[in-house]
Amino acid sequence: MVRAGNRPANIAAPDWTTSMTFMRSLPILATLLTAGAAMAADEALAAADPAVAERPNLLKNPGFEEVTARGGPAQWINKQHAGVRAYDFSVVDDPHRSGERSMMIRRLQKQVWGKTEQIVRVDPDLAGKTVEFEIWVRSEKVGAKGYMVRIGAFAGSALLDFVKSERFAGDGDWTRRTLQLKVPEYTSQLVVAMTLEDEGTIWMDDARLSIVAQP
Ligand SMILES: [Ca+2]
Repeated sequence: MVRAGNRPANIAAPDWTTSMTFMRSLPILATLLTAGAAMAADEALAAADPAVAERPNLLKNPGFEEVTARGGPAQWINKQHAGVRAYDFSVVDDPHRSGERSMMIRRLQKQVWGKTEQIVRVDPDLAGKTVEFEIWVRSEKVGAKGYMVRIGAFAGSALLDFVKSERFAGDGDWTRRTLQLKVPEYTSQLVVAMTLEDEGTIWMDDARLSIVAQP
């Protein structure tokens, strides 16, 4: 099981993506990277399992079909690390994997990260269960720092635990990326995110956050 371990309360930062950047200096990184690679190896098996598709999806607007009056993806939040506008965050018609739209993040100028995330409020009884975030991603000319998939567990604004994938770079057609997290006690919200941490463009579609069946 992927466990990032307990954290002191002061690790929480205004944005959890930035706090995770800080976490890279800790030995725990090696554990996370190893776990990410192991899960990637299981992707083919999971994709072939019809039970996965039947699990209720905890996300709203998972296929990026609903658009706000300002043209953004309903229910999802777009953010960047700092500074002047460095990313094009757009709901686009082409390409899309299902429905009529997908979500695009394109870096316009140098910046640490840009991301799209969704906050999911959860009941206390989810503690101890494992959730899985899956999302289909297409990439074009993404630099070596790549894009990453993340799940964070929060009690209010305090980050309790998180997992992140390996870095995916280069060009790629629609690929299923998955990540699992065992939900810590006191979790009141889960946040799922896709971050672009180098130059290039990614498109995402068909996101799903679901509770993995307990053995
Ligand atoms: Ca779609």
